[in-house]
Amino acid sequence: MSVDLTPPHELRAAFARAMSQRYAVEVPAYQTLVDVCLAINTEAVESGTYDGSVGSVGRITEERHGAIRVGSPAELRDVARLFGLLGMHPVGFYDLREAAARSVPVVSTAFRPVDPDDLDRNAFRVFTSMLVPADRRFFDADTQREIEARVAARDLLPAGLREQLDVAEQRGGVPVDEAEAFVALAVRTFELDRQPLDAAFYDHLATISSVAADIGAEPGTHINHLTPRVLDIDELYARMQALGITMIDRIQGPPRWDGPLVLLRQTSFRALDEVRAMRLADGRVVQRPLRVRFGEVEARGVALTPEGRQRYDDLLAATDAELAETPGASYQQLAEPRFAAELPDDQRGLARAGLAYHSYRAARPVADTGGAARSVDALLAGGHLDVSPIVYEDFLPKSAAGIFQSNLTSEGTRHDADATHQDAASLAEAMQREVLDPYALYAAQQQASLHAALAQLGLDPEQVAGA
Ligand code: OOG
Ligand code: NI
Repeated sequence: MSVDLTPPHELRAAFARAMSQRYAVEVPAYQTLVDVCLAINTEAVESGTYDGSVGSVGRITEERHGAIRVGSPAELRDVARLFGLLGMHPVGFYDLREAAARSVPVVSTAFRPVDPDDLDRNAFRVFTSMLVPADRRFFDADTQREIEARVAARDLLPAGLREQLDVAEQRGGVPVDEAEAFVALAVRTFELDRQPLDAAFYDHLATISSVAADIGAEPGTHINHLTPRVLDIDELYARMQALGITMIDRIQGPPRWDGPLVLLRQTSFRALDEVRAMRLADGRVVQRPLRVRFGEVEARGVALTPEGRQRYDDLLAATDAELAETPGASYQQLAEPRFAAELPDDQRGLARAGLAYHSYRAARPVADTGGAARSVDALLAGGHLDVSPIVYEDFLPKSAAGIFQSNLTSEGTRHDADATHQDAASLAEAMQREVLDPYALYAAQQQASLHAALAQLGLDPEQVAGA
């Protein structure tokens, strides 16, 4: 007998909506952020300032990314199984241990839909970080052992979910009439558990890194932030400030400038203190304020090729160096002219320079010039091909480090020692699933659109340079 299975994108959308409702209860300023995003996005569409090129307003309004932190390869595998059933696959490897100036002892990947149509249906993604207790730069052998023992003794999944995962994986999905219960358990996985924390162990880890304490001294994982997407992040920043919500000092990522938004811009605000129960060594339970969760917002632009990304990283490094030597200057002030000087200021220019990924379409027929040499560049220049941006669906380690850092309560500690080696392959091994390469995904999408556009122009891709 066959059962009707829920399409993964429906489960994902239901999960994202339920998470959003839940998070609004836990962090009230989140709802303000969502409301302001919605107002700005609606205005941009109604006034005609948004050209629709980085996604339908329906998609953008629903779009969120979450961030979670887990304690071990086994825990990473558990969440990978859950996300897999929601149609979210691990993409990219981020080493925050290297990217952050402060102590952030984690490595990360992002679970997200990968197929362009699937992204359009619901683009929910989760930036997922795993603690590396074996890394001697952060943890001594005793601390490593203690973290590993505590993490091994807990189960991130609420009772019943593991069995549901087993069954769903065997069947290849979640039956329609079980979807609601499945989503409810999935959401519970990421709710804050309010059991008393071990104060001494929490404090011990917090002196190493608040991120380590948030992972190793908690009874489970929880959503750290849930980020809506906005079309105008400068406007968002100003409106949140005007509402009396203190934002971090700047927007991370590329500056505001006259050209297209590349990659991703993000900013955040500190969530309020949350009172948590803590158990002292003598057994007494006290209430202590903890400040871990925060609010974040993002604006997404065009995905960059490896060359484009190198250009971006160089621009950022040059700006940072200049900033360090220019007291009183702002990042925006110094970065903007650099971006204007070093990046083409429209999508066609970015495409022609090979700096960004685009969807191609046929725009104007080509007259038969009897075998004249053709190239993608000439077809773009001649207006035969047109482009629209492929949206960057991933994250930026330097911005992520900036977001982590700006919300940490202390510097933490990091010693000179050898790093424990971690890479995409070690994460893949932990999860027993492939970690996809974001560049390969963007390149394949671009290539497919280009070949279809050339076919429409009656051209053979084999005969077109750069195709
Ligand atoms: C993740 C920080 C990274 C982003 O948007 O870059 C991140 C975390 O705080 O766990 O979410
Ligand atoms: Ni984030």
